[in-house]
Amino acid sequence: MAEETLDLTCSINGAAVVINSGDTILSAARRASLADPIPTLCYREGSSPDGGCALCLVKVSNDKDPDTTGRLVSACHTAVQPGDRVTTRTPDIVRNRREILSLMLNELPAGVASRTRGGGRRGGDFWQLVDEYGARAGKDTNTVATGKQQPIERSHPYLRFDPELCVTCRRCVHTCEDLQGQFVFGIGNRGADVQLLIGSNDRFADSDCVACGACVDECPTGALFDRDREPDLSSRRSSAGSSNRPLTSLTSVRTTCGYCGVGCGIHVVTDGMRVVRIDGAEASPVNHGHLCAKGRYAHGFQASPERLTTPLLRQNDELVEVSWETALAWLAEKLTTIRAESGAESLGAMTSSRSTNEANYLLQKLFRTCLGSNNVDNCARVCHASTALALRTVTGTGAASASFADIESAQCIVVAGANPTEAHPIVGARIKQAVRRGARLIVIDPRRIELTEWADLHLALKPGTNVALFNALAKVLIEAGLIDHDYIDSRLEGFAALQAFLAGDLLNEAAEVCGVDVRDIKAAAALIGEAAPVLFVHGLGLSELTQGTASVMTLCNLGMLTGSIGKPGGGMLPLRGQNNVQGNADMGALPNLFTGYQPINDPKVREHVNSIWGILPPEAPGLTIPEMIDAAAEGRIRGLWIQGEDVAQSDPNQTHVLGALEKLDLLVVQELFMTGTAERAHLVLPAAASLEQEGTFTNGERRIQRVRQSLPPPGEARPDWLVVRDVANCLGAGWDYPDPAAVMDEIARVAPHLFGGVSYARLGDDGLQWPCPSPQHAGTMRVHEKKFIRGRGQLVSVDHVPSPEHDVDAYPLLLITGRVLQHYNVGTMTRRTPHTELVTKDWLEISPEDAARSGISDQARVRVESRYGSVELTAKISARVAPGTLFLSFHFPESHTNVLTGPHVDPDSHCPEYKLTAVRLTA
Ligand SMILES: Nc1nc2c(c(=O)[nH]1)N[C@H]1C(S)=C(S)[C@@H](COP(=O)(O)OP(=O)(O)OC[C@H]3O[C@@H](n4cnc5c(=O)[nH]c(N)nc54)[C@H](O)[C@@H]3O)O[C@H]1N2
Ligand SMILES: Nc1nc2c(c(=O)[nH]1)N[C@H]1C(S)=C(S)[C@@H](COP(=O)(O)OP(=O)(O)OC[C@H]3O[C@@H](n4cnc5c(=O)[nH]c(N)nc54)[C@H](O)[C@@H]3O)O[C@H]1N2
Ligand SMILES: [Mo]
Repeated sequence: MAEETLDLTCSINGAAVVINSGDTILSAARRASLADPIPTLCYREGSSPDGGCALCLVKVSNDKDPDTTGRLVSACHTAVQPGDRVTTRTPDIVRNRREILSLMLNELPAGVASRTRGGGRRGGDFWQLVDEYGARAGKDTNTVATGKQQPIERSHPYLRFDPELCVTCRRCVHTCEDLQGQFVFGIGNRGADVQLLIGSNDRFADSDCVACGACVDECPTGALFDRDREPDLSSRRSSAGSSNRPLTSLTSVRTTCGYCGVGCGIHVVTDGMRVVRIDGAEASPVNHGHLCAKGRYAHGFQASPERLTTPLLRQNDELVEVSWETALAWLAEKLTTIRAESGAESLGAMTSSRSTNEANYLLQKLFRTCLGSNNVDNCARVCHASTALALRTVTGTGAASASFADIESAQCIVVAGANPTEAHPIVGARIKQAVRRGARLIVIDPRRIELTEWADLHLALKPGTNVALFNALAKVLIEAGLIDHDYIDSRLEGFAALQAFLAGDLLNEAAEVCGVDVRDIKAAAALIGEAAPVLFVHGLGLSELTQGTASVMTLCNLGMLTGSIGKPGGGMLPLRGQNNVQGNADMGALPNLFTGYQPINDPKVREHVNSIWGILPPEAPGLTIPEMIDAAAEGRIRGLWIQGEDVAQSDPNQTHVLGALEKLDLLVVQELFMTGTAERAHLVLPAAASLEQEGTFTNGERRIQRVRQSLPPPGEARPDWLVVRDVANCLGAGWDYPDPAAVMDEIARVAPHLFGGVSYARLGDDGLQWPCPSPQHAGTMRVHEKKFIRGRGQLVSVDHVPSPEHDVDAYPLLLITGRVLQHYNVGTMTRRTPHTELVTKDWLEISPEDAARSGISDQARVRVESRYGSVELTAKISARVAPGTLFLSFHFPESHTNVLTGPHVDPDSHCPEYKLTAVRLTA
């Protein structure tokens, strides 16, 4: 096809333009970057043409088709023909456009034009066009439509709609539907009274709006606008209310979002002191300009007066301000003393998955080289540790095989134990887009998450029963012959064993264990088998269970049996949690592995690392996070260095964790805020946030991306990497890294198989996906394409094992904990933004059936008890949860969610079982 169309051209304003298949006149013209671009208002790239505004009328002639000669057509929805001669500007066309714009102006109240020249982060194109074409409202401007006389809609903390400025071009309607997969807007009335509707109530706050802000990006007039950019909220009718008052000396920095593991590209616009706004980077291969409410709007924490600004040292039971010099010297001395008294194994570190690769790398190196301890771990342990271990075991690498771009080409997507529209909204939106273009979707989740409304099938299994379900699916796939025999023969091992293991009446047993109908299991297997390759997207509903590793391995069985792994539109795509949780593990902040997952006890690896570090830690692995907490409780660990992790709130079995922290002789915490963990520290070190430092984050598709500084840290706060370097030097390390780029150069040398070709110079704006072993290597979009990294892919035969929380006498309900869209993990950041107006507390979601049975009304205070603790919470009756299950988030410290969760961990990955706790309710 491509060759066939190559020599096909049209001419636009006299210049020859190559026609691509599917081109409209507008798309051909835009690609040709005309000096005189065709104006549009209602058109949105990526949506079907609306054609309503008629501004894009152009003149077309074609010798082959004399009928068309001189015809005026809409460029946005007219297919371009070979030989077309397109003229985009003639006196007629200009007059036409002026008239259209004048008519639109006519509908707006007098004076609007003079007070507003704003709109759309991408440009306010309506007002530019008004100027360019000299449009003017007619004399009779008192015919303002009734719809436009409504008050300004400001029910939402981030969005405002000024009906007076709306020209009902419908670009917001298309954007919301086609980009975000929401249906917030509608058009009401006709003719002069035509009006934009918001939800069913004309209020953002009552609508399904998720505050992605994309409508504001697109709005050509500024009718839809960011509230935090409104200069004067009270001045709608005053001329001072111009919505794009020029702010002096704004700068824009391209960097990477610091919230979740999607790693969206952002432009941070600041006035040098504060964030003015954050825009999605259109060129980013991750988000293509789209953002979620956190990435776009939840930046207020950065300027919070509660930021930590000086080092604080505990003296006489109080944290008092000290200089950095004192803090660093004190810390080095304390670490040295404890090591001398109790040995290196009495010290441990938790590196932060919110911080940079460079900070993570240096802290594990400090512990391994300056102190001689392998007790280094990171919060992937309490997150996707099971995923990493399972993938590494069966494929050879513990990361996603696929990329986010595979969502676009996927024919069938299985979302298992992940809630992307809330936890990874840009991925969630891309999945919805895939479904809109015809991809099949299966959701495997005990709860009715938003994506279940988009799914062909929802398998609402009982929490903690993934393995039984995935085994049953594998059995049906094999027995129905819906498997890829060539792939199995040439690329896998363990098939015969699996086939034998899956014999017997497994299907009915699984249906019973999981509470899922056999017919649904068969239907899901048929869909998966017929649509292969399939993209398997999973989350914590697999990882955070005592059968976490087994859950992920048995999901991989499905990926392998169907020949999906390593193929376009297929493979394993775990949705990694924090902004740098992938990188943190990559850097070797793991007790048994050096940078790049190299075993610390492998002689060859040791020789190589020694050639760079010049000093090595012991060969025996150190302790994982749960083990370090246990060891602290028992006095075996005396000193802990925690880099940005609020274990007091986020680790399971909180009562035990707090007791362990109390026992420490040294707790040092690098933090943005005074968290529950920091409050218990002996030394608190103020950290720079992601907007305030240089470095890199690695996202869930293995993409190492630059983090660039756009603001100074508050007070004396410092980037984590710098603090670690300086402490190492106080310990006599003699580290001379001048900047984070130099740290990355060393990382590339320590783990050349993954990062040999990575350098700041090469990362540019889009980053590089590892493995990237050499400077010539372009990075890897899809791993295991020809061959699994481990050689053959491993099919595993593992049985379902009930959780210790299943069927516990007197605790009849199963509590699931997880996330909601509006807040982020321990909430230190989002709780210091207007997101608190959107969600004010952690709600205990309870099914209408259980609520009725227990006599609990909506909003009632209820006491929830597990075998580990009891807390009081506010109930929300919700059909999202099935009878017998409850859901609770952990974003507010006062909820003490983790007082309820227990001590159980996956025996192999040590990931806690946050997803399943037996509880009972007392009203
Ligand atoms: N808004 C927001 N976004 C975030 C975060 C946040 O706090 N807020 N945190 C970030 C982090 S650190 C992470 S790790 C990710 C987490 O992202 P996700 O893994 O998507 O989030 P969770 O809500 O923890 O859990 C996912 C789903 O697992 C389901 N589940 C529970 N038990 C089971 C089970 O036994 N089997 C199956 N199949 N499903 C089960 C739950 O019902 C839930 O819908 O999100 C990241 N993004
Ligand atoms: N009940 C329950 N508990 C859970 C979970 C669950 O599903 N249920 N999920 C678990 C999961 S998946 C995770 S990942 C953990 C997350 O738990 P945490 O890691 O404790 O939570 P976060 O909010 O991601 O961030 C930790 C801290 O990092 C700080 N921070 C942010 N940026 C920086 C920086 O650049 N430098 C430094 N030094 N600090 C910074 C923030 O202020 C914050 O206090 O929670 C776990 N806990
Ligand atoms: Mo996480």
